[in-house]
Amino acid sequence: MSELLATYILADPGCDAEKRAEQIAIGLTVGSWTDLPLLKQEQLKKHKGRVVKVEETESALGEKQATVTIAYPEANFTNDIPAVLTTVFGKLSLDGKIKLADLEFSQSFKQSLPGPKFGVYGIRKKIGEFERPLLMSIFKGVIGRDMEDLKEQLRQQALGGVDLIKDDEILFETGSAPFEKRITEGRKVLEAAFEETGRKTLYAVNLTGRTMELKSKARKAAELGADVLLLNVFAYGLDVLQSLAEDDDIPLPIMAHPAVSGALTSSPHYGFSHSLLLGKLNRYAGADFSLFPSPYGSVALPKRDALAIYDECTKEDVFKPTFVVPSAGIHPGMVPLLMKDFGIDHIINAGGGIHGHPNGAAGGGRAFRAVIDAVLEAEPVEEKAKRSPDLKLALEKWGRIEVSV
Ligand code: 1AE
Repeated sequence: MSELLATYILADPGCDAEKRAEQIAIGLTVGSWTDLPLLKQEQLKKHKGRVVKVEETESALGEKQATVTIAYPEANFTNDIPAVLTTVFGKLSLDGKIKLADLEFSQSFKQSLPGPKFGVYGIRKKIGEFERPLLMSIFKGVIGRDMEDLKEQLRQQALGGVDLIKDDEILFETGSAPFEKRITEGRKVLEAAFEETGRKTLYAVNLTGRTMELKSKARKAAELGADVLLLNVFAYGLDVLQSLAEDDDIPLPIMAHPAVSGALTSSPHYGFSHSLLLGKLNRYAGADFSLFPSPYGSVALPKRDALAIYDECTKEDVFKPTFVVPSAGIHPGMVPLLMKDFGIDHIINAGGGIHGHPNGAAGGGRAFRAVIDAVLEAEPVEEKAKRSPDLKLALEKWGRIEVSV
């Protein structure tokens, strides 16, 4: 009989964590199992949760806690993420200081999940770059602007040498720059930029609107030649991501934005771990990219959490790896540290750090590309800046984070 393992962190476990674990295992499965007549007890046994492990542990802040693993029979739920989450963390998520740290699915359950369609290698193939971190920029300050403004911003970003350009997650349908037009006009701009530079740039368009409209909108995007879909996964739910990822008529990479996820992950005592939601579940549900706050920028995650997301997105599994995108407040002076912590298989992503450059978005892109090259060639960043005026300006404006060995 296949089981799903759920690991929880119980803050304030009280005097008897074993007892609490047993209550959870029963409460989330057969309920009042022990009170039923003998015959039914036998029938219900195969549906009862099982306590696998109870350990006394300490939080990062030195608080006493218990780490508890419970096995749930897969016979109890259907093969979908909403059923899993309702089983292992439904009412329980409302019941005191408890955090869902991890889920371990059986091989058979995993077969019902899509995983990324393209993954790291598939995205690299589309761009034709295999040996360095990719560089992404974000449209900024575009609300209320018309299509001509957007096209110029897109062009400037592409000319700076970025590999991907994403819509801002807060860009929805606007009268002057609606979804379909952004795709068709954006495509023309990027093709013209390719003629000029010989470099391929992908555009991630924000897929927005009511949940039931998303599939037909995404199919239309594919027909119109979109490159990538950006999705605010946690405003919609992981099942929506999965439905889009497994649709053969939507043969596009999906970029998972972390908007809203902080409400579900940030507390040390409640909600989900960052690595489960932004790492494992994003990957299993089909995200080709997972964006999350880096440990160093304007909105930062603790480093161990950011690295745990990276680990879940990239470790050996039956699914392709998801491209990690540690983001928010990133500027060229952070690149040596990003590359030290996340290696070459990640995406450097910047909005303000591109558009705030004194030479505009194209200058911002060139500054990032110069510092990436410097790190790859093991050239001191200051030396590189002597030959790259754009990098020099960026370092003067934002400084640089020292990398310790
Ligand atoms: C964690 C997501 C980051 C994001 O979407 C975004 O817009 C970042 O902008 P900047 O780089 O902080 O300006």
